[in-house]
Amino acid sequence: MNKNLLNLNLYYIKNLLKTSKMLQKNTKTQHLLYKIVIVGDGGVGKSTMVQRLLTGLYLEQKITIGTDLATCDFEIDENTTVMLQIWDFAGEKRFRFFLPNYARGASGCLLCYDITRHTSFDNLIEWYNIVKDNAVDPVFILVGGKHDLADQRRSVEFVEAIEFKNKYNIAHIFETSSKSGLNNNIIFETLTKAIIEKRKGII
Ligand SMILES: Nc1nc2c(ncn2[C@@H]2O[C@H](COP(=O)(O)OP(=O)(O)OP(=O)(O)O)[C@@H](O)[C@H]2O)c(=O)[nH]1
Ligand SMILES: [Mg+2]
Repeated sequence: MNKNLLNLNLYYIKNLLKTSKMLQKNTKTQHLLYKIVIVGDGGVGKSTMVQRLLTGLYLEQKITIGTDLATCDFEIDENTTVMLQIWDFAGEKRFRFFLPNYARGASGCLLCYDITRHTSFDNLIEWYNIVKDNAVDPVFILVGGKHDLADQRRSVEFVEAIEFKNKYNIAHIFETSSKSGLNNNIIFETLTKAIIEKRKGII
């Protein structure tokens, strides 16, 4: 065989191998999309928590009207990427009638309260019931916000929150602070991984 033809053949074989490796990698990579809802009384810090996740900064937020929508990408491992579609729901009572519709199709839910305001903890059951009745078996995570104020103004003890978690079979619980950043990323990562685990075999 002439030398040029041999080189050409080698070139084609090399490219063929490269393409087949790329195809193998692509077929293995999963790109998942999950909708999550963030609920809890007005002013507990939901939107600030989302902004902290998206920007890494503590940014003062205006009251949410209806719902705010954001997306965030997570690389779970080299074969799995997830886009979280985050529905940050208004806590004010006048927007409550929207929630049943917005909760539909949610795979996960962050149930949020403010550790310095006990009423926001007492009202969690209402939020929990609306989401549970309108989404199909979502993963719930309990989130106590404003942990930076724990020393001066805590009114919800962590043990109380653990009791709630156990009673309602909630997957995880975290206290967080958007001011210090405590547990901010891990809440969303844990929720994402728990959803993937729960949906294994369904997708
Ligand atoms: N100390 C402290 N204050 C916080 C923290 N997060 C939020 N806040 C304060 O709480 C206020 C309300 O925060 P938002 O994020 O708007 O609360 P929200 O839950 O989205 O409220 P709605 O949109 O009305 O449902 C903010 O203006 C901040 O002053 C936190 O981690 N620590
Ligand atoms: Mg808000």
